[in-house]
Amino acid sequence: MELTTIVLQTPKGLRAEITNYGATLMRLQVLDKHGNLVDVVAGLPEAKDYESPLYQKQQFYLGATVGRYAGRISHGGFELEGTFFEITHKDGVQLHGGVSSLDKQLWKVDSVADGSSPSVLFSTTSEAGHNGFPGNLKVFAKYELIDTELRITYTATTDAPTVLNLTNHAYFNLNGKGSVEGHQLQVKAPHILEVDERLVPTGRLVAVVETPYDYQKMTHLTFDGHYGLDTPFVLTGPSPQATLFSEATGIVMEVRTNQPAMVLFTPQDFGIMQVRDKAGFKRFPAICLECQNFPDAPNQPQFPSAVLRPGAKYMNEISFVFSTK
Ligand code: G6D
Repeated sequence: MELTTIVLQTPKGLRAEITNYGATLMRLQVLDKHGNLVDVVAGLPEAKDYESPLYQKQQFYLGATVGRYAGRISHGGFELEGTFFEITHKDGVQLHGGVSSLDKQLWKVDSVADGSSPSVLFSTTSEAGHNGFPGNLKVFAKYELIDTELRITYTATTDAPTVLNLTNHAYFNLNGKGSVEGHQLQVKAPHILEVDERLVPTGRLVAVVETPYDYQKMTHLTFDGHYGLDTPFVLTGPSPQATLFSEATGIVMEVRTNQPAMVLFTPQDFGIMQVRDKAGFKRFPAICLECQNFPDAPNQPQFPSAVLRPGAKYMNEISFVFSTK
């Protein structure tokens, strides 16, 4: 498979660049309230930059398709149908499917469709035992633009029982520069998952009322005296489950998903990564809204099941719908 970049664009000005390296969203441009194109997703200049050891050392997953298991799995593995499967881990915890995972595979470009709703379909396989996970997996990632909506659909099948939890790890900034402090955010989540010092869920849900995690109403993002978000929110309906808005550009992003959780992550900076227009960003340059199942669900029977069995199809649908006001 060759490294390639697919460009999709709609007549409404939505434009996406996606590379088959990790089925990664490299760039997303939308029109702001003045009709100017804004880069709302942070990315590296070229597809080849994602293969660089410098980037990979950072483990930032910029725009990447993340799995086999997005988020963290504890206990060094999980029990499934009476067997304990040890997975690759560091001190008992694995992040985002392990070090060499789906985000670092060269995916096949199965099809590209032009027309009013352009799309690209990628696929890859993950062999039984990859980073310790059972089952030979066939995974598809479809990116589709419909007017001003980016729709990402992950599907997968397995030939043996396994666990699966995929997501997209795009870093959004609706101004394309500066900080996301000052953006406004609503997340329809009355609870978050309590996490321990390793960022592994304890199993407890915590009400957000009167905490810094209460985004049930549109709320200004500010991180004074707080290291930012790295938090699983337990979603309720109806969609859109989250809305992000920037007064400066007038861009509104509604997030719709069929998933029960959304991990919000706001890095304090981009580290040593040479993202496009890096000099223009400030502290808290972006926010990730990772739609997924609960982290560590394989070890928490009271969480929604992440088990995928032969004959069933995994599906994660994530839509980012843009407008201006
Ligand atoms: C850190 O804890 C965070 C993760 O949630 C995030 O996905 C990653 O950085 C990029 O490990």
